[in-house]
Amino acid sequence: MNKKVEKAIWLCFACMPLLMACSSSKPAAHATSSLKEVFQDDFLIGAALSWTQIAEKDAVAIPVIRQQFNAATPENVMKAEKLVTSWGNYDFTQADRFIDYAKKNNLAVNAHTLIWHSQMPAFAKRIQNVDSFRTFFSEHIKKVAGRYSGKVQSWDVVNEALNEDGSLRQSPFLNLLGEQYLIDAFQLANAASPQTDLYYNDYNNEQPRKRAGCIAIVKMIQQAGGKIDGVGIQGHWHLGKVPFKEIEESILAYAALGVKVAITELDIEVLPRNFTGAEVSQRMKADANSNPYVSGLPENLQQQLADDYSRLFQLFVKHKDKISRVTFWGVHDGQSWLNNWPVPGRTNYPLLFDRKGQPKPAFYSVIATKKK
Ligand code: 9MR
Repeated sequence: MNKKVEKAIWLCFACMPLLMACSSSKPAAHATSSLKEVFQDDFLIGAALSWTQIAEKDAVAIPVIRQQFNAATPENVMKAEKLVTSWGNYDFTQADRFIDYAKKNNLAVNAHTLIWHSQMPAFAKRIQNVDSFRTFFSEHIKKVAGRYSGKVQSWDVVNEALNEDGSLRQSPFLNLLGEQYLIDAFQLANAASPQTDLYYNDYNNEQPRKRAGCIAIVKMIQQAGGKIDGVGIQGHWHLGKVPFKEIEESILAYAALGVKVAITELDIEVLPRNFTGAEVSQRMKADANSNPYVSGLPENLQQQLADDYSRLFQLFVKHKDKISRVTFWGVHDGQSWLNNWPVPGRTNYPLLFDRKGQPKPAFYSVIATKKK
């Protein structure tokens, strides 16, 4: 045989396993193990769903939600601003659709959120009278938690009540009702929805000072004889700067109080930002460097994202006895709030699925943590 032909045949055989491996290394999402299967003995795996997704108009998200998740949080449709149309009047159309969608897709519901200073109805922000405000506060919890009693697994009862130094935020709730509002909110939620796990939810509450504030809230509710079942660590973290040590310390500290821990809004920011956390009122000015990866995330950052997610899930699995649920704040990169905050119109890559709903290297690294 001619030497050249011989070499070509040999090369072909030698490369066959490699070619096969390459063609199977990037399977479509449906051909791969799913997050909910891989972590089924550990914790629930959730995603925040936008209204477009709940209305089944996001074609990219539909198969990903079906294949990958067994829990869901409404990204916006259960917030007071969306539900309350005017004093005493509610429009539950979108929230009810969310509950139906979750049921149809076998998703455990974490409802979000009853008491939050942000996204309050405009009229409620203007109330100065303590009695009127108390009426709005109590009626809101009774009505909303009561409507979904028996239909939701958990509620984020109070959201983001703390400052970074661990003190209580000067919200209308604190200013008009005093810190007792925290105890009352959990008591009212429990009375309206007794089978539901009740959580306090915040960002940066893995950081020592805010963690101390969070522990104080849990203890205050417990000492008043109230029911609080868990703490949500939102988990809005940054590429290459995920605070693994503080996260582990916080999981242990919260669990020591006898409550569950959930990671409630997980995403990893890959774009430049000069502050941490998720304070929605904070903004950053756009400049020539603020949107650097419009045409794709560079390979080294893609790998760093995969590494950060891998370490996070190794930590979560290590503490699976304390963790009830890990929820991503979105289904795919195209939906993420981080495309529009703190700078509008950026191209961000914080999740496990890309804009076409395809799994990213970070997805495979998360799946692989179970094999480690
Ligand atoms: O993702 C949500 C975004 O669509 C809304 O515009 C924003 C408005 O406040 O809220 C976002 O979700 C927040 C969540 O409800 C509470 N923690 C911080 C989240 C990101 O801002």
